[in-house]
Amino acid sequence: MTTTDNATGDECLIAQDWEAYSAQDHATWRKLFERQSRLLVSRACDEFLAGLDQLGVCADGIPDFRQLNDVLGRTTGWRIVAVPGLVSEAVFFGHMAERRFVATRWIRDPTQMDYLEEPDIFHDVFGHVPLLTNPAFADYLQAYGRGGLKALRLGSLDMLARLYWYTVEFGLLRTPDGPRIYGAGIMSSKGESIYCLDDRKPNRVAFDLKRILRTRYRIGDYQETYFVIDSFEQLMAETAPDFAPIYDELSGLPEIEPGDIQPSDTLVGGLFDTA
Ligand code: HBI
Ligand code: FE
Repeated sequence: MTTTDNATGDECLIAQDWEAYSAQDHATWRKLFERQSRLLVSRACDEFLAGLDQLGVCADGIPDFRQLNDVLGRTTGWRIVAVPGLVSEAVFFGHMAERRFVATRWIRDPTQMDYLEEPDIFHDVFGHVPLLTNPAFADYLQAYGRGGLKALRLGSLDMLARLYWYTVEFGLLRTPDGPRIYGAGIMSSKGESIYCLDDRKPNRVAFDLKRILRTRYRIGDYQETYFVIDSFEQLMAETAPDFAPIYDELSGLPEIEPGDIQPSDTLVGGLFDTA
């Protein structure tokens, strides 16, 4: 079993060095936080908003991982570790498998408020960290990390990465009041927080594991298809089985294009459908 005690796992870690952030860095965080938290109050799932509140990830500046880790340690046992930027899959999943969330410490330039090639601290901490306070989601993410290490060994990471993409990054949650956002890639994006719920263009499809593992995705634009779960417990339950036979079964089937609807799809309405 690959452990995260190997050199590469620890070599990548750096101190957040919270004291080194500039006044401009904190001002950029404040601007992003105030804009998103206003927008998300009616769009994010309750579990995200509760996590944001519990962590005290507040508007006044870039959060200190030491304070966040104190709260996380007392709730689900997750811990944030700082890295300089994108790390290898093995390091990424290795930490995740041990309830350590890898977060970048740098924040975007004020001229890049709306789109980033790589995750910055606003995407990682505002987008991903609040849901780590939710026990079911916290369990799912650790299980995903373990699955990632196994997929690496089986050479099936391209399929498993789609599950991360369509849940952890761009997932929607069904609620009695219509779909709500839980994916971090949406949560940290002003445009996509509106588009994913309001626009009639994207497909919204009920969660279907094998369908997701076959569905390609494009980086750098809004999603053509969003997958909608009924609960975080469903996510955990549906991904509990051993994936090895599933990888074998699917490897012989054609991939599905991001915008294509399948005959087996169950479509879910957007916000406009619940008026
Ligand atoms: N590294 N720092 C960092 N952040 C990520 O989100 C990340 C990564 N390395 C690999 C990776 N993501 C992908 O493999 C996952 O999205 C599946
Ligand atoms: Fe992310």
